Amino acid sequence: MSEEWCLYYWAGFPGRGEFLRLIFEEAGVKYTEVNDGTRLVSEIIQGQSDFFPHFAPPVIKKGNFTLSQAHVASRYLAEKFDMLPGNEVDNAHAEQINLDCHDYIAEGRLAFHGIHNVGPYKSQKEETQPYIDRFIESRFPRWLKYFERALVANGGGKGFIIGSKCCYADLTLFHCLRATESQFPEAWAKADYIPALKAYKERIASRPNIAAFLKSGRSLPFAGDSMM
Ligand SMILES: N[C@@H](CCC(=O)N[C@@H](CS)C(=O)NCC(=O)O)C(=O)O
Repeated sequence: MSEEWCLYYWAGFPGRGEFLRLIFEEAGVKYTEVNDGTRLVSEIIQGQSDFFPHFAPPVIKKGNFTLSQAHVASRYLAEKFDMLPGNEVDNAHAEQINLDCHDYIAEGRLAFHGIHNVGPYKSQKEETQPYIDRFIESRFPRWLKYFERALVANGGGKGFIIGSKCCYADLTLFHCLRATESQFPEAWAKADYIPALKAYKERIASRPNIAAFLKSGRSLPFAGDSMM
């Protein structure tokens, strides 16, 4: 059994797998993507051996160890790859921000699935539009202003979200911001209340390993039919 890290996720779009992909990429740790396109990742994992049960991807795996829940897996990898901010208070705040990001994504995703939570967006486009409109009008600015405030609170917002080095919460927030811009280009362009956040997104994108990843074939385009 391979002792290298594997990332199990759906094929063809970045999704929540990207939260973990970005950590491997920034840390420069080799990982293998595993999917067969259509079969549930939980089945693939369970079919191989007696692994710990998982409800949904993304799942990371090394040897016999498997772990799901993007937040938990991100934090786990961050600890392994020295991507926690460092001290107890900063670590706790990074965890807060990371979970805020997951709440934000989950809320946004729900707006695209107002009728059927796990059904395809295209089958509920018309009915769910009012939820999307409401999200853009009220929740989008509320969340983004909060992230802007959090960033600026860290020494004026010219560096990282927490502390003085790039941590896993930076990568989570970065992916959320990219997903936001991709899904809501007009609202993003008009959002003049998040200057620090917009500059931050470009700053993280220009980190050498992240820039190389974004240029590589490993970084997939957004599906364009939901927040994640
Ligand atoms: N809270 C979980 C959510 C996992 C999740 O919803 N995964 C999606 C793909 S992004 C999925 O395949 N869900 C299958 C299902 O809910 O049945 C996490 O953050 O990892």
